[in-house]
Amino acid sequence: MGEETPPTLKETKMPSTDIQLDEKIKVTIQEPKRWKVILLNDDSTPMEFVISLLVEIFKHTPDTAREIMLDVHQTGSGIAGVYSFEIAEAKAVESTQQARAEGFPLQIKLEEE
Ligand code: TYC
Repeated sequence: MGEETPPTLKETKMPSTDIQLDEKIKVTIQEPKRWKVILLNDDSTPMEFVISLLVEIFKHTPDTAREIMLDVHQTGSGIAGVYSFEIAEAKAVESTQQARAEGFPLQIKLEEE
């Protein structure tokens, strides 16, 4: 006679502790919206100041910053960067504060992508 194996859960008729869910759970994830920080042209904010904002706050290289600044100067507006709302707002506020501290009229707007 061989050794007896312990009864399985089914054989003991004990209730299973496993929970069976019938429902299909649908998970939908919304990608967070992205916001464009748009620089507007004006006649008196100095070109070098705009370039310095683009480098220091928007982390562009000096070459890219100059291209963006010239695009704004020539077309009237241009995108400094695209971010979540909170980051876009913080960068717009900081840029505007620096401009006002220097007495420049630079205008910035946020636009949903
Ligand atoms: N038009 C400005 C000048 O000639 C330069 C400038 C560029 C101003 C971009 C604002 O967002 C701006 N000094």
